[in-house]
Amino acid sequence: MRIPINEVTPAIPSAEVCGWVHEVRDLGGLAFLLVRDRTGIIQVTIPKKKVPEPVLAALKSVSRESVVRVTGAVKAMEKAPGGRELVPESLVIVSLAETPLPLDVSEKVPAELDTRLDARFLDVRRPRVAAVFEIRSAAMHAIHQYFHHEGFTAITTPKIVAAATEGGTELFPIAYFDKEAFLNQSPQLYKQMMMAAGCEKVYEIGPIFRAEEHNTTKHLNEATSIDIEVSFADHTDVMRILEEIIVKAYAYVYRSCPDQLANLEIADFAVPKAPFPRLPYAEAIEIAKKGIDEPIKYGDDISPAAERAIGAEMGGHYFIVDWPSEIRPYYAMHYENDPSICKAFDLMHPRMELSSGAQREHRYDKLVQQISQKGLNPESFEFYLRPFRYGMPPHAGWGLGAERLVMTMLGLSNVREAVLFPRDMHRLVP
Ligand code: AMO
Repeated sequence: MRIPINEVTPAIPSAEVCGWVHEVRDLGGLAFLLVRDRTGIIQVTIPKKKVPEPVLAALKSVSRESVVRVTGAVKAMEKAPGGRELVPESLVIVSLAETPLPLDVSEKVPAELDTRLDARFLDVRRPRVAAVFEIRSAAMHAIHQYFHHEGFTAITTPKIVAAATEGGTELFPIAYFDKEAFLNQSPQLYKQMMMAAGCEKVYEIGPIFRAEEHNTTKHLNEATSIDIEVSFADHTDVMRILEEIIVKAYAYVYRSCPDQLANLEIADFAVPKAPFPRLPYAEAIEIAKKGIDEPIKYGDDISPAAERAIGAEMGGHYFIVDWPSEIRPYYAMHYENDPSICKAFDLMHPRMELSSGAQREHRYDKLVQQISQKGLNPESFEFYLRPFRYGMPPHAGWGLGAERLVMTMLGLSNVREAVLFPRDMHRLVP
């Protein structure tokens, strides 16, 4: 029976391991294979005069990154990885790798991100790359766990839709029989409809599609959104949930992924402390004005340069609150005492925006009015508006980008590093 490489110790007399050939070193009378599985690396030591003939034949034809099965005696060996080595009675090439390799898995030869993404199956064999996806998995696990513990219902909403959610310009049209259809930009309208369905607390972790034409280090055309919607809650309630989730995700990664963090050489991993500061939009603009050369004024979107200037001032995670209603979507609730600002927020990491949310307008007449004010036609939103006429509770929610969460958590320089098979303007394969 095959055992994981990190469980092989000199205390067991013999073992069968399976994995990929990390390195082949032939010193004449003696050869070494380093064999790697996802748990670690073991040295296979081959004294040529002492091993059976089929082992020598396999050694001759094996190439780096081939899959092998090795059975043999385990011996203590101080200088070898893990302090032990395997002397093979049997060495079988299960799957021979072609040469040359499109990518050097041992990382001796650095590769461009594009080359890595083209050969992602090889790239992820690198422990430091696998670590990113193991940490992403752990963070998502902590988030799922939080939602279940807090009584949220996991929902799945359609990705093929008839209308835009977040504005019409970033839509991917698709062929849907004889109808006009699009890939969904956000579960926004559906998660809100589930409030009318009486579900009270829902979450969805799923793909969102944005036809953004800018090729930046933080935009994807297909991203993963962690979305929630909560009834009888306002924006401040869901902001508390958001900061709690960020802290839980970091804390779980800190506890459960020490090896992965070490592989990524992250020595100073810090779990952020809640509550995060709440910075009014008007003050954020004032900070930006002082910190950047380009002109910026109240009512503008916060540019990437402004984001960086404000982030440098704030230091850690923070919220921007009290946004001008004009630059937020129609579904955000305006303040009663000053309708020019709304109950919307963004959660920011010093490097970039991580999440947007708001208390929603749940009153039918006001919502219709806000849709019209944005120059949109309420008739094309009838499927969304209808539930608001039959008992819609007040509600609030947010969407958090999973890739940006992982990217900022691990200090990755490009969001594509946090996705296995990223989709951007130039990348549709693999
Ligand atoms: P928004 O459009 O701000 O809000 O998206 C929410 C979060 O999703 C992530 N995100 C992206 N990540 C990578 N590439 C992209 N192209 C991309 N687009 C979005 C970001 C962003 O902060 N319906 C609202 C949410 C709500 O109010 O509940 C929405 O979609 O991290």
